[in-house]
Amino acid sequence: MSSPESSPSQRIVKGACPHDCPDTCALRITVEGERVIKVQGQADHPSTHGALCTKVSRYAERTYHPERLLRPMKRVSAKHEAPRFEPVSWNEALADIAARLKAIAARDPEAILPYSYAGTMGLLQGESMAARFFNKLGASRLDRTICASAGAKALNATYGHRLGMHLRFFAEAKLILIWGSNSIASNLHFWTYANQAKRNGARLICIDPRKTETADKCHQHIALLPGSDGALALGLMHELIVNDWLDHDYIERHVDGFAELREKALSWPPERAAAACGIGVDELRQLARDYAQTAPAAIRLNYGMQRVRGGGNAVRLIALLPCLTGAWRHRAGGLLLSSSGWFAPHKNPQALELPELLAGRAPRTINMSTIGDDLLRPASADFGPRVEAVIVYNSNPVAVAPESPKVVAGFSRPDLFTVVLEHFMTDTADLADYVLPATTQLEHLDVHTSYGHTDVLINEAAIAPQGEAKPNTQIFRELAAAMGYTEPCFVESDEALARQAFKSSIDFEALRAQGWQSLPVPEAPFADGGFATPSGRAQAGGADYVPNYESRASSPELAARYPLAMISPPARNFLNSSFVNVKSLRDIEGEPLLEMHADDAAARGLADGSVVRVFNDRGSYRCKLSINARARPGVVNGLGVWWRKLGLDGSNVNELTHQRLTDMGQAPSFYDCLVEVAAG
Ligand SMILES: Nc1nc2c(c(=O)[nH]1)N[C@H]1C(S)=C(S)[C@@H](COP(=O)(O)OP(=O)(O)OC[C@H]3O[C@@H](n4cnc5c(=O)[nH]c(N)nc54)[C@H](O)[C@@H]3O)O[C@H]1N2
Ligand SMILES: Nc1nc2c(c(=O)[nH]1)N[C@H]1C(S)=C(S)[C@@H](COP(=O)(O)OP(=O)(O)OC[C@H]3O[C@@H](n4cnc5c(=O)[nH]c(N)nc54)[C@H](O)[C@@H]3O)O[C@H]1N2
Ligand SMILES: [Mo]
Repeated sequence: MSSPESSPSQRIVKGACPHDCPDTCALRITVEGERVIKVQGQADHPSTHGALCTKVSRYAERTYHPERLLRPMKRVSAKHEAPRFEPVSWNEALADIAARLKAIAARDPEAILPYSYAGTMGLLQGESMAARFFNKLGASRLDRTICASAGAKALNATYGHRLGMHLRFFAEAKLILIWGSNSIASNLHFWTYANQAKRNGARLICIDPRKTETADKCHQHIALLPGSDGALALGLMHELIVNDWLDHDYIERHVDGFAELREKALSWPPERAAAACGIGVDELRQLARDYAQTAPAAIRLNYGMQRVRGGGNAVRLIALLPCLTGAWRHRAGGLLLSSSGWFAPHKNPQALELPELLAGRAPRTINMSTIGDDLLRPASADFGPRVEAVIVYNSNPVAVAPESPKVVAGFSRPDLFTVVLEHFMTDTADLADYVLPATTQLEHLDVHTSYGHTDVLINEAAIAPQGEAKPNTQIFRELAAAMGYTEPCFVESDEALARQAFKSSIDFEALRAQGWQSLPVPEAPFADGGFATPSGRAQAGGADYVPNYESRASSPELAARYPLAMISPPARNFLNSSFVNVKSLRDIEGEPLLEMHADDAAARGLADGSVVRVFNDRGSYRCKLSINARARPGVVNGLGVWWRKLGLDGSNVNELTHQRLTDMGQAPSFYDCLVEVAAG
């Protein structure tokens, strides 16, 4: 569990970064007495290689933050008033919560909704005891779509699963397209491999509407319009076809539906595609030539490009590019969006979640991305009962869910009973009836998989829970007891859960001893086809460009009033809305900013550094203007998901986003959003 260090009073504990990031780093935690004094990256874990991002190297600062929630809190003000809470005992909180939930469940348990995402990616502190609890209760189920489900559905449709290149072979590529990914900010440990390739002479091309810090370090930046990636992929395919840069043998043996795709691509000559993307025709032609004529050619796709109406189809089209050129034949060729499918045969979610506790019931499912509308929806035959209670853990929906005016109105309903398990008084916690203090990653046991690499990791508890905080698992155990659930599965310990999280291919003792264990993954997974589809062939049929809901081309009347496309990608020093309250990190980010191109600012008479109002029909939000070459003309960038209450006027970018869903996977289209900006 821990090993002695040079100093006799120090111990080293093996940890794993819990955050929603493809890197899932192995942590080396130094504990002196009962206090964590250092959080570092494990030197011997391959992709972590001893380095952490700035945020997570400050993890102890987050754990020992003076504003950490250390006691259960009960609301004593009305929902429409400023939040006021008083500490209560765990017994009082749990008894009262159980009584409220029982009364609702007696009418209809589907009126109770769990709301969670990836505040921790741990398999235990995520959906283990919590899922058992809600299965036994028969609560509504939650479709967890807020981040990746368009891309996930698209990869499943194309390759049969969420599979891709091995991270380390990017270092051997000769061309890397970094597509919809600000790797230096949000996938730093991939960047190490890309940089190695660059030093070995590879060409790096960044495809992103924003000139990110990653674009700065690439040889070329292609600043396409948000949501135009599908058109770019079709334009590239047009060039591959007319110049006969295809691997006919690979296509014939390993791709279904090519004839249909060919037809479609031929209707996208470079002029048409470049116009849809807002880029130069020569830029597109040259990109096609580079991609076709450089081997091995690798694509690092990330989820940034699928947060638009056509996100799913765009991922399908891009995922087909390496199938057309045969880039998959080489271990340093192909594509990586997610590696999570590699873990599927080794994981055992049924054992953790126990779906049999549903006892034949099939509760309705509510999409987390439409929580604003769904909290405001009355009971109906289609929808089922009105939502009367929400239990939130590992998520901050009031800040991160789209169209926050509706999310705030929903959580402000005086008749809604809300319980939030948290580390801090987030925007969501501010609207709770009860806030229950949860442990951080330094205080609990967990096991982790990754969506960027292919190693399983363990996180041992380094210190005891702070104050009266408890792990999510323990809170749900105690809630189950308060509800009168007597099944033995509700008293299983975290270690017992950890031992059930994987099938026998992962040896728990070995995992514990090393801290991580690599999965056996083929070096070049699709070199000879073998996709995870029923036919073993990649599926090209049916994929097409789907234009944005909101753009100059698809909605000209709206664009006349709101001519600027707004994207709101991650801030480097935050993780979604986590860390916004860590002062040293917030100081680096400064204030909520809107980046705008100088031409757009001049057309509106706006000055750099001034306060502006960003608005559309859904709402209005004030922030600081940064006139900045990172923004292309016609597109503004509202960085990071700030806590509403730490913004200039108590709101954030999601005031402006909408709840319409992507073409596949029912995900939000955060970056498919028109706005106007005025002096504020
Ligand atoms: N530092 C930091 N790291 C993070 C996060 C964070 O908030 N901060 N978030 C984590 C999470 S939740 C996730 S899901 C992952 C991945 O998170 P992603 O959302 O994929 O984040 P990025 O890698 O920053 O990639 C987004 C990039 O896509 C660009 N983009 C926006 N719209 C389009 C478009 O239409 N087309 C193209 N081609 N590009 C577009 C943005 O400008 C941005 O540079 O990162 C994780 N890592
Ligand atoms: N406009 C806009 N909106 C976005 C995005 C965007 O790019 N633009 N990105 C979207 C994406 S990709 C995602 S993934 C979502 C993310 O949305 P969320 O999953 O809600 O992520 P966070 O904002 O990081 O909030 C996670 C919360 O979980 C808490 N937490 C962490 N660990 C634990 C624990 O062990 N127990 C408990 N009880 N709580 C814990 C943290 O304190 C934090 O407040 O946001 C989405 N929203
Ligand atoms: Mo995400």
